[in-house]
Amino acid sequence: MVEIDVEGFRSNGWLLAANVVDGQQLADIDAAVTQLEHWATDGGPGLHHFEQTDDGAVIARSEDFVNDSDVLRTFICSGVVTDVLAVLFGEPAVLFKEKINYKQPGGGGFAPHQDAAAYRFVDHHISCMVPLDPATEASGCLWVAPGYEHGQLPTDDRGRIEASAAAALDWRPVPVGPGDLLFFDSYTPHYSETNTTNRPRRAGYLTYNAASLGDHRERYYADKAAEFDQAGGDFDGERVRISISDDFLGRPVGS
Ligand SMILES: O=C(O)CCC(=O)C(=O)O
Repeated sequence: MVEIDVEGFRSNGWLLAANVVDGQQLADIDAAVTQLEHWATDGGPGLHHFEQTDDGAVIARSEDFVNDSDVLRTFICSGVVTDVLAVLFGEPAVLFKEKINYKQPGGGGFAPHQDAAAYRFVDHHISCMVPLDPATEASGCLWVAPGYEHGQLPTDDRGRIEASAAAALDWRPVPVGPGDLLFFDSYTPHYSETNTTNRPRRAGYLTYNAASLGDHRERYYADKAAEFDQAGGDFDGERVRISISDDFLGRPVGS
């Protein structure tokens, strides 16, 4: 079992577990995510979103795939991730949503936000970032700030942290690589920059809630699909809609 710094998580709002996924499992996950990426263009399962970069349209995100891949389901629903979460929640965790952000070369970053603003049905979640490529400042790693214990910070009408509140936070980068896991609270402020390298910066984000609060995953995706159908694929024609909040800075395809 991985050594878990519960006190560190409680005081910071995040926990970096370095080098805890073994090489063979990582290789299997990488192959499964490559297949998921192909499904986006050949009519396979999953919910997929694209963005415009200076080099053309590229895949930005895949979601809702846990039931379509044995390798990914095993990793997401058992083993090190759910073991650590059971300790952080103080009880078993249940999956709320799962996604891969591909952040291809030139792929957009995310404005400062707290995930709680976009996560419905339960007030509290914890996510696990699973890097599949090196996430560096240049490739668009996460930046996080303390303060999750204060709950929801003031937000603007896009669901982002209001600019003056974001400017007052003590931001720090979290460079990570394949094999590492970064757990963070749904109230942990975070943002990321554009990928300025010539390699993708793929990362899974697996989000859970305490099992005693119920299983809301199917309702979350039904709700999100209905909202996207109604609202269209972009915000003001300027930013592609991949989240419920308007925090993704990538451009709509064709823009
Ligand atoms: O993948 C990233 O760079 C940031 C992801 C993020 O903040 C999100 O998906 O809400």
